Amino acid sequence: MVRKELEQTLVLIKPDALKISLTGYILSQFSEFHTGLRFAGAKIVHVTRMLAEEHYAEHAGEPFYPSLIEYMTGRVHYPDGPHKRRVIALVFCGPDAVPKLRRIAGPTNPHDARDQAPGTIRALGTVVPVKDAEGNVVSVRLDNLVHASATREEAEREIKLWFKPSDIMPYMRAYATQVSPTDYYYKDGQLLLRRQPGSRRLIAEGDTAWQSDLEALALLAEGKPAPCTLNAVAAKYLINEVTEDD
Ligand code: 3AN
Repeated sequence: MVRKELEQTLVLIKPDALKISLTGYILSQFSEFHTGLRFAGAKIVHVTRMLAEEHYAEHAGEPFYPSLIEYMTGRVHYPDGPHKRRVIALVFCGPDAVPKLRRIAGPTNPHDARDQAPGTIRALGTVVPVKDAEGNVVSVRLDNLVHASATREEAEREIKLWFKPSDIMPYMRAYATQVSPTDYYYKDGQLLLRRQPGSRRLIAEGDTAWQSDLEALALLAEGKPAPCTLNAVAAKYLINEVTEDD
């Protein structure tokens, strides 16, 4: 259980918010002055499909999932500008961080936000029909400007998905860390213990990593099932290291 003053939540300022220049407004809504919460981490991320798919893994198979991934990777709002495709990822810290920022973000669907919680950030979003190849509307895409973790458990999973311990200053790390006893490399979706041509090192011996990631990697290295996928561990180490642009 995380100490109350170290409660943390993940906020993502999504590509639609960047496109319509709402960043300053959103940061001001979430500011320490309004919320009493402090910044614990911040980064500008070129979101790969792998990261978006891990973030929204629970929605895989939903009719809106493909359009959700296109949206989060920035392809919807910047179809011709891969260099503009980005999300601002933030960790906020303080008592009741999760419910406080969730309340300011508002309901998931911007139409509901306008009806039920005018004044919230998502009330400024839009709902876009998603059509199949024949032009029939099969779902909707909710362009709701921001993500804010829904529960404390989701906040832990999501912060560990987007941030390495070294992205967060030591006084504000809420989750257990450990020094890695070995090197771990990644290539084509596979975990390697030694460098190979084309591989990327995820973690070096002596690096500080999330303890839960090291436990998962140790199991995966032995071919055993782990509580999370390899990509859920690897994604944060590949942030801004790889692109997969059209
Ligand atoms: P929240 O973002 O409020 O935590 P989730 O986790 O249920 O909501 O959904 C994550 C994202 O998936 C939403 N932000 C939205 O873009 C998309 N989504 C969820 N439910 C739907 C739906 N019924 N139709 C279209 N998109 C959806």
